[in-house]
Amino acid sequence: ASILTGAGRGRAFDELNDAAAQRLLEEQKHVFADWSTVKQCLENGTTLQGRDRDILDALVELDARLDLTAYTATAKRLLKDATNKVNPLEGWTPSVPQGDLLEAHSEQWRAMERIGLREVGKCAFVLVAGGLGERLGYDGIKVSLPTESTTGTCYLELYIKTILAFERRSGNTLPLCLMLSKDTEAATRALLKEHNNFGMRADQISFVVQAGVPALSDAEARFVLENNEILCKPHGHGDVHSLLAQSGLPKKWLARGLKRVFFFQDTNAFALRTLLPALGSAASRNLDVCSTCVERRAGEAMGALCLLKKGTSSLLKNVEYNQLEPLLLSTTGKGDVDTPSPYPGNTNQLIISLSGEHGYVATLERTGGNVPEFVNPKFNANRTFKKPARLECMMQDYPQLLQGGSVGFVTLTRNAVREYAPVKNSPESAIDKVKQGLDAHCASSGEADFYALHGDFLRCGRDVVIGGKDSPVLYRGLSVEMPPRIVLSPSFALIEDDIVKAVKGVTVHKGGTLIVEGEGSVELEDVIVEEGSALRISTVRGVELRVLGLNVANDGYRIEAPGVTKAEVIRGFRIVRRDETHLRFEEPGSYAVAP
Ligand code: UGB
Repeated sequence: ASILTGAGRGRAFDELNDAAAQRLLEEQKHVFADWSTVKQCLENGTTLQGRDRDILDALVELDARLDLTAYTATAKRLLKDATNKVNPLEGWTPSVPQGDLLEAHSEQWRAMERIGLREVGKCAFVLVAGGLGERLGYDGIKVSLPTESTTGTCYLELYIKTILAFERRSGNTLPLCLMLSKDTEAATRALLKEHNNFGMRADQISFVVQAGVPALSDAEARFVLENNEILCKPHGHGDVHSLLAQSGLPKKWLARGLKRVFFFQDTNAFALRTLLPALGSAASRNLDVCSTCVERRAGEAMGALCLLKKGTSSLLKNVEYNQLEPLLLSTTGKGDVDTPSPYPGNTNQLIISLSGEHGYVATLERTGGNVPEFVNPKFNANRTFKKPARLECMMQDYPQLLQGGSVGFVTLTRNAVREYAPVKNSPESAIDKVKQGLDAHCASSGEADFYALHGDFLRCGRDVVIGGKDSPVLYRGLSVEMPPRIVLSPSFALIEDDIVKAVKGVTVHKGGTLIVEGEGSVELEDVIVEEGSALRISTVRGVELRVLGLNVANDGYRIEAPGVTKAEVIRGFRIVRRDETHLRFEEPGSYAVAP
């Protein structure tokens, strides 16, 4: 409860935990219109009325949720360091950590996928989706954006369909928890309701909702009053651990026999595919925490995993992208300048074991899941704040709560395309990133990466030929070379072995489209999609389809100028179906299609 409870309601201060309560209010007296009246009421226990009473009530409510005394004490300490340019990693020396490295199409990758596919039936899923897409220049919820424009499947649908495919392969019900915020909760719940949870049972999905924390106007941790309200700001994705601790969900998952929790983010369409090899690697090494990494580029807006040493202590820690440069400069003499970086890049896809002394349940019990906080104030020349700051925390700092245990990572690489294509940047900022030699990571490049990955996945089959990319086209000023548009549903294939079994002789020419959607099992033999043509195969659960020779030539799907929807505007194009050969099977049974 709040140490301020009762304040202003006619209970004198001496009944409260008065020293701390008084100090707290004294420090924040600037938010009241008439502090002397407030102080008088508190001292002689008369009831406070009017606007100042509303503000006092807001402080009581905030304090009940997050202990304002602790919040402001931490804030003052961190803000003082930030103002004096103290490096939070002072005294720590970084070195390159050792972990697993898996390359797509290799036997080791396939071996890890097989283990991952076995282990995924004991996995809970946590999607952190409380962030708004400021950098994306999109004001809706990011999970409602299409992962690609050919089928228009949005991120949330793709994630749920993939989890349901994991369920069918493992025969186990797998829970999904979404972390939302006041910015994203209503729209996300509405999206699920509108689509009947994309096929998931209602009792399979749970929610935890972030609340904001007080914004701070200066190094004294003074709160900010905006429109008569205490201004609050997001506290960061690290909230997920304390919210899960409060929810009791991890304990329930463990009791149900689940073994791990997979944390992933809103707009990396590959997240649940890369889970399988990473899970295999984590399980083989029996890690308490395993971070899924990709090769990092110098200056990329992604954290880097470093082995930090100070005296006798060492820890494997994600050093966030804004801290890496100063850390490397001060310890190695050169900054974050190597591409590829020797330090693995954090994709914020975390695999955390539930059980054991260093497991998630025990750690949350012991710590409440309160991961270390940080501040990132933007200063004016005179070191005052450009805009209010606040305490933040990151989900990937969870390992710092451990007292022992095994923390590791696995780096996933793929020659054809990076195993990671988050859609984070607006087209304008993507152009800047490309000028810096970095990935665009915007909607149009993310879509091209999606097709490239699925084409490369299909290449695991025998005699597969994927046509060349379209010549570069400027979409919203960004040059994109669109590969043949291949969209393979999670049910069609989850691991490379599935493709080896199901695909014998497939050619998709330049500008062609191949869609395999639905939940049936499909085998493709001697299929040719001519240039610019489209083949769409739709099945339902219980359909067994073998396509034994098919040559498709039609007007296919065309990339055209965008319409007015935000999803089309942020990518700078839309895809229109002119014509297609559509094999559609809606009755369970075995079918074959032959010339
Ligand atoms: N998110 C929340 O759910 N709540 C919040 O309060 C904030 C965010 P951003 P960021 O993918 O390469 C992260 O803003 O934080 C969700 C890692 O820190 O997209 O700048 C939000 O909805 C970084 O190390 O990314 O960078 C989204 O799903 C690297 O891994 C997710 O948290 C980087 O992601 C990430 O939020 C990356």
